[in-house]
Amino acid sequence: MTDEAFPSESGSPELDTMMLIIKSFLEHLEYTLGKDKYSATRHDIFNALAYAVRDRMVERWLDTQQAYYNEDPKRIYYVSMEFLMGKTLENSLVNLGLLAEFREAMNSLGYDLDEFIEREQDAGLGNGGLGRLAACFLDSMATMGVPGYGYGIRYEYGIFRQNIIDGSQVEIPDNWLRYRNPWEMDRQEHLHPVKFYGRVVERKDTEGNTLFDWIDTEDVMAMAYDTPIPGYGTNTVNTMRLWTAKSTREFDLSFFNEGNYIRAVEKKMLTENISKVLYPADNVPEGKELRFKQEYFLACATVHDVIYRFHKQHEDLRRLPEKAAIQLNDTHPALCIPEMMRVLIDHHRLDWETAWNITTRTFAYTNHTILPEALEKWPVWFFEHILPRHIQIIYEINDRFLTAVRTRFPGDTGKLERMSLIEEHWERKVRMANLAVVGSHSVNGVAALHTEIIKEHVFKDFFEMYPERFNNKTNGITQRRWLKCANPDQARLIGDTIGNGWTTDLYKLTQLRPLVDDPAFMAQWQQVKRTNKDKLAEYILKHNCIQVNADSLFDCQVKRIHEYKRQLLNVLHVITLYNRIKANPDGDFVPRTIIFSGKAAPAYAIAKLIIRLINAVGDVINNDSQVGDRLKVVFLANYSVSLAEKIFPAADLSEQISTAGTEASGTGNMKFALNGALTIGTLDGANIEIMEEVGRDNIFIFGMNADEVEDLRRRGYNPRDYYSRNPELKKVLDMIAEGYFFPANRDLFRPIVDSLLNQGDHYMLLADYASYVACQEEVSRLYLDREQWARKAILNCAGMGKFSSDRTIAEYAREIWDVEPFEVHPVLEYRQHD
Ligand code: NBG
Repeated sequence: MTDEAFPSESGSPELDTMMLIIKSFLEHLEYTLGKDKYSATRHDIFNALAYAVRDRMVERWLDTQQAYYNEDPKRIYYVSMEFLMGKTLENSLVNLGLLAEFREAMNSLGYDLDEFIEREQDAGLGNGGLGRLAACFLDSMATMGVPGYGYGIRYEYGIFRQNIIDGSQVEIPDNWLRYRNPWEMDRQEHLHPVKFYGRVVERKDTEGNTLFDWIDTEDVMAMAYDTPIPGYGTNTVNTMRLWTAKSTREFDLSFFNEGNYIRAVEKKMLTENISKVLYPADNVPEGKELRFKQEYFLACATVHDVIYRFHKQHEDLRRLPEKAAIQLNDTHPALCIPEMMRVLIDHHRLDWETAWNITTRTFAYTNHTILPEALEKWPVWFFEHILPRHIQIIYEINDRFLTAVRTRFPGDTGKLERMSLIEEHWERKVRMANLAVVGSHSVNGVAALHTEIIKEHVFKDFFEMYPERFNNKTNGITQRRWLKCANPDQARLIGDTIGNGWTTDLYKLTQLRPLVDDPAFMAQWQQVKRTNKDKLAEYILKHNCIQVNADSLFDCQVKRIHEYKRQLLNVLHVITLYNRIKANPDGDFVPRTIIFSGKAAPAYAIAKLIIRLINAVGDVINNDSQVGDRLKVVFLANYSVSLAEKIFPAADLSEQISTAGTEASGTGNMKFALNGALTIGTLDGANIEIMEEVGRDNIFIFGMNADEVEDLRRRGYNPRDYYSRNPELKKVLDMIAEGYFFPANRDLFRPIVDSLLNQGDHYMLLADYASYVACQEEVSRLYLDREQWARKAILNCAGMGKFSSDRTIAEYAREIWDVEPFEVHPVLEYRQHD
């Protein structure tokens, strides 16, 4: 590359920045990737661009880590089996404040930045809400100056890609690292051995103390890959550290001695499988040995890293809780607790009480679900076989804990049985939630209702014993990604009207409230929504070959497919609308486009059948000329962070219709409302708090509340009562059962109707059906008055201040972690790495 193109001083700082960007891009293309403009592929261009962006983060990253080392603030470790990051390029540019500069630089080279923003592969290292929450938290911690680290696993295959073939979900492996990941840096020096299997032997030291040696183990190395996490508009760049499994260098000598070299190498290769693939189930644990090993792999590597970092500056491990807080994202990383105990006792020779005190003061646990089938329990024999020392430690924790329970509640054997860390059925199991509660100083739910439910039901006994541990932290989302990046037109309109303070203080959106009386603002607001809907309509045409009416009401339900989320209730409504149109072909109907998107766990048969039903119903309705564009049903394949970024800005109506008491919080509900959709929902999870913030008049609430659900269940729920009493409902169910939507195989959808009529309708769709349909009528009526609709949409957006993950993180920082925000100043002197 020639140097003449880069005059050292242009006289204009903007031009200088642009020149530096161009220079950096071209250098990466040439020297990092070994390409010139003739040989560069689109991937190469993307990678060179990404490296140029990453360079801009590295200086601040090193400064941040150096500042942490020098000032030694308390560190926060967010440990999670999932980080659903999505794309990184645009978000990084926005947070660095360099989006316009990079756009212009690329333009001057003849490239369109947006093409490369779009082209990036999603980092899909998560299933749904739990993993995306972790990603939003990292953004908020960096933005607010919380010295936070994300710790997780660098899966080689993230969440599968979903294709829809003949209406069915087909899973395709997500080989996201194939074209390299330019954001990560491998840290070959951060390597921890992780042991599995083997046995424990006891011996005495010279003073007569019993020591435990875990020997004859099979070891795997955990190697770190670090990704910078830039805060918005600050110098803070935090770290996400993901572990990858590497075989140990020593080969299995027994095989070598037998002369079987290839077998020895093969065996080592197998150990690297631990970090191969993300388990694709949301809200249901998979009881597989490999998953268990993944959880321990994360726990072990992370605990060792935390202690290693602490020891660089401190001797006395009793000070660990002053310097480190470890937040467990659900029970998946709960093995950190016995692992910490093992390290403190077996490696550092602390006595049990001291070790336990350090451990419980360091850990905090977030619960994300109350579905009983989603609470993790691992067979005791897994432990005996794979983690023999940990099961000893868990038994000891349990003995001491049950003694405390007995003292506190003498004679209450029911309590002892329920609170024990061990479930004593024919297969004995370790209850991971009980372990997490006992080993932490804080237990939180993720929305107000959810926290009440865990206090009164799931963890009732524990709440009686340790009321001070329980607290609520209502979830939030980052407005940088979910408004500023995803919906630039709405973000600009808001910025032009009330300024840009909302990007770091979302409560500023309340200033939009008076604007509902400003016709000019209103018109622009409606225009923005319309443009976003046009774009989504184009996407639908391109991917589904369905022409939708952008003037129709975009009614969206996008989330994992799960019975408790009740996509099926939505389908019952769709068929009801269809029947009404068919019964009255010339009638006036408010046109609707019903949009579904979401993945089903590959082993979840009924969820996959629901996808099939949505597509079958869509085929019939979309091709019925009598219906026209008054009703369309669209299933968008491969729901992901990137697809979500296209759907939320275009939505009019947000479907949040889980059975009350089942959705812990929901976070899609917040993203929709922030982007100016109205919610139709039950009084479940964070919907309740959304209602409180936007006002009862600006949200559509239907159905039973959590108490009524419980009541009805207690009284005995008979779905057939609803079926026989409601002719519209009966007709809809009969049509599905009789194969109306799939004449080629009329029995295909029978299991769905069976689950409702003959297997108890566990999520009570039929009980809520009438109220849902009536509420949808109200929705349609309101949509006729576009001005009233827009008013309410603006008031929804204006009420979203509470749902910034900045607020959530500020509460964790103050009430659980006891950490202060920390300001990073640029440092230029010699850096010592953290
Ligand atoms: C999910 C809940 C959601 C919640 C997210 C984030 C699990 C186990 N739980 O309601 O179902 O919003 O966690 O807290 O994935």
